[in-house]
Amino acid sequence: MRPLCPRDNELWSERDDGLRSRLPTMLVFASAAFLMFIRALVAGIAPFPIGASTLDPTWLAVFSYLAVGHVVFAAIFFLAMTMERREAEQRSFALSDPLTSLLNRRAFGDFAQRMARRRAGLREPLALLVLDLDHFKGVNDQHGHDVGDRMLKAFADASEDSVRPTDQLFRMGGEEFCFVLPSTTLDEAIAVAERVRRAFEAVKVETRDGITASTTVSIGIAATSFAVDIEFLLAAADAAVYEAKARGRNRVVVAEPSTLLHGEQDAIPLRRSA
Ligand code: GH3
Ligand code: MG
Ligand code: MG
Repeated sequence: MRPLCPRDNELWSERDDGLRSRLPTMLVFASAAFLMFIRALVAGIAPFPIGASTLDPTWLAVFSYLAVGHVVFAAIFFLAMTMERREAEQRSFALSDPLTSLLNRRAFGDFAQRMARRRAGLREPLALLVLDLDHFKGVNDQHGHDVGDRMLKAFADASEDSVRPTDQLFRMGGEEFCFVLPSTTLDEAIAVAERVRRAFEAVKVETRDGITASTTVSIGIAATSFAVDIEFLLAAADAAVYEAKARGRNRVVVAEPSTLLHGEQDAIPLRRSA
């Protein structure tokens, strides 16, 4: 695990992590380096107090104040970075699922709220997939909970390889997942869902007896071009998963438009049978 306290060259190498205290910390070090550089340049006309032929108390005082000031500010900002990093890690632990490393149900709630604010009044396509592994209880019963866990992890990995970088993957609980596909039309969402379904169909998890276990996934899709609340999309895609189960599992089903009509007056989603 990465240490909480910044070290080595990570002040620069990890500059993309979004810590607010990183920039002031870098500025303190840059300022110290700049002052040392200026000192070296003007050494001829203003000799360095320590080790020079004459010890100038004014220069010594100025130099000492600057040095102490830099050390104090560096310590304060390092401490701020450490605390900020700890907060970020705690936030990330609270929002991610430890088994699959996907985002969890709580993260979905936060995401839905942010999405609702961003999409208010916007007419941009949005698709949501609800995915439920098929006969997963049977996998546990037949091969053990450990194989079930590895199956969940394998599903998450196969899914991450099959979606686009902009898609958001959540483990909602147990063997149920939800993928949010921003700026995605229904046809594109069907293509993504089919990719995930086929990729997982090919996954084989080794068991202790040397045989392999595999199962499939049922997927429900709800897509819209209107400012429909994401919770309505979730409910619609959920209903589509039940339909997929009823039709024999291992398939992709698109939500009925009527299931989306509770949200907005004019929220008529795109529709197509898969
Ligand atoms: P269906 O095809 O109708 O979805 O059937 P199913 O067996 O997949 O669904 P069901 O809801 O009956 O069973 C879900 C199982 O998922 C039961 C539960 O023990 C298992 N499960 C939930 N969370 C975990 C987990 O974190 N690890 C493992 N190994 N199993 C889990
Ligand atoms: Mg389930
Ligand atoms: Mg299931």
